[in-house]
Amino acid sequence: MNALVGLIMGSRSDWSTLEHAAATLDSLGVPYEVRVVSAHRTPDLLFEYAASAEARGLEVIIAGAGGAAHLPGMVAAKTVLPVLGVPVQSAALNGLDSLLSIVQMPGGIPVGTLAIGKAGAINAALLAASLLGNKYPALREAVRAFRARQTDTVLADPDPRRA
Ligand code: RP5
Repeated sequence: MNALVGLIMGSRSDWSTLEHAAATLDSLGVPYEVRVVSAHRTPDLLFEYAASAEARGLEVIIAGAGGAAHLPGMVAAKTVLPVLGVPVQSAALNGLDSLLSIVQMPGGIPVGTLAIGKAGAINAALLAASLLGNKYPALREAVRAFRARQTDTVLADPDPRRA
């Protein structure tokens, strides 16, 4: 199946965060592609990627970036596909810079902004699968099964002292 999710990030250095989104998409069976697309270092590629995403069959874009994190917002400006932004935890400001750069979009150009770092990457993938689940029943069931496994794992061993 062709990629339904475009998983993009501003730098190779973001992969250690966004690989958690990739692993989650893998576990749910969501077809996706991965690219480094930098708002600042490859602005023409960003425009081309975002402008062509819908025609190429992508249905959701997950964009992760850190620091002056313009990637998700600029992608959202060039496509009507849903864009989910993952703030990468920066060294200088612990990701607060990334979060504020991504979340404070002007009215009219939405970016669905997730938590800073690993949790945000995982949840971006889950949210992408939930959105796709409106159209693809198998993905809806994959999300339901993920939730059930998660619940079972907690209930199976409620004593936090055991490793
Ligand atoms: C952003 O600048 C990237 O998303 C990355 O989080 C940050 C630092 O990039 P590198 O200098 O590590 O390539 O554009």
